Amino acid sequence: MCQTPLKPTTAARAMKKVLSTLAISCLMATPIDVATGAETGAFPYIFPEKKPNRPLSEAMNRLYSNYPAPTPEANELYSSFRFSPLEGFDYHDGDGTISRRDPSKIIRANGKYYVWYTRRHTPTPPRGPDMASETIPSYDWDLAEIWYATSEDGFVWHEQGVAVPRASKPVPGWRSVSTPDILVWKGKYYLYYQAYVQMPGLRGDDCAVSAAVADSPDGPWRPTERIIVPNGAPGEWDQYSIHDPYPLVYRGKIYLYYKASFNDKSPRVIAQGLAIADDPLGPFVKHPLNPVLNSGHETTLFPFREGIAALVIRNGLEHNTIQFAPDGVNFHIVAVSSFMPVAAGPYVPDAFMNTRDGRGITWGLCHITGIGGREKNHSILARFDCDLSQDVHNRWMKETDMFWGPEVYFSRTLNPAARAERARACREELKQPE
Ligand code: AAL
Repeated sequence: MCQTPLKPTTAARAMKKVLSTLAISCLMATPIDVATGAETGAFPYIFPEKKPNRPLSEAMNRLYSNYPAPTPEANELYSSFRFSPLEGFDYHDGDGTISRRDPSKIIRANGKYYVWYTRRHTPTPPRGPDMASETIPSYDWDLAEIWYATSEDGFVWHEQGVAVPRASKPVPGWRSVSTPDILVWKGKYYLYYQAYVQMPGLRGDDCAVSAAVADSPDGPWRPTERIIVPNGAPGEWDQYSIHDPYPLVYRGKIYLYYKASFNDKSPRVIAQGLAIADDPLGPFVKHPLNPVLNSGHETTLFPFREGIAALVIRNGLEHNTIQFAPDGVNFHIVAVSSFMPVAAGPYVPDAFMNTRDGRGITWGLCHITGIGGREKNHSILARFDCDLSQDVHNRWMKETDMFWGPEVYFSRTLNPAARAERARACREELKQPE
């Protein structure tokens, strides 16, 4: 008689796993110093989830002391990122006359997702400050308007048209309006944006922030026609630029994060500050500890647990990090990531809920710039996905072992002069005795 082997039940399999783990731990039981109670001997093979009571190297100590959890898989504020092209945007065959960039955070309203962004449609691509004119843009965000689009799945977008056009001279924003972000407050919608009264690049990328108000995300938008977040006084870090305004509702107030570029070019320093207001149209009071982030070009923040989390993406010693401030002000690094979305505008469901238990983010839009080389220079919007959420657990988003193809590496090759110089240095070195 032939017997079918019994299939182990799930419970039996789980029990087997527990027993084998126990066996391994017993076999590898860590010796304890009876006097101090501290573990001695080699670091255990089974990775301790909690900080072990034993002497630790600085690196291992950091793992347990500086991060919310000691492994990427368990760290809710670690994520890798995936990118997808969007459907629905026309770029005029990529000739550089149409550009879309710097998406706002995404909100949900009227059964759809909404995003606002910088849209430039000019007779030529940007030609730099020396060649720019009334119609020729200096930079990609010069002579631009704020447009918006809606989507039902975050991949296919329907462009709806202009939200805030350029103002008429001399109203702030007459030269360009760019880099918008959205606030919903007491039933009204507020768009904040960079309002240029001179061409970007004339001295530097100088501007302050203006705002427009609407009763619906579809507008009509009523521009305030004035500066809402002003530049700092002469000599202050943000005297020339208030970029990337990014409002959240936190602790009952409007916390508007922004970025400024300072120290001229010796070297240029980029950092982020915070301005707080009780009313969306101000006054915004700049935080006395500004800058509150020492790195990071565009602003990407969201409520997380009791505090605020930030993606610190490019520029500065702490680029490619994810940071957390339990009070919205004092940020520390909670994860190091790579290949992060540039100018990320995440979907932040609880951005305006004044929550003390922020749930996090899983997707958003970002931009890819410098497409088309000098001749056709423009930017496109793209989608990113991640797992920086308390509610989602995607193991494949927690990977840290990533590989890129040669096209990625060699897209950052040396320019011919640098290559020649490096080659010469090698040849020279070989002439020296070994
Ligand atoms: C960005 C943003 C701001 C800058 C420029 C356009 O991506 O930081 O908007 O002014 O570059």
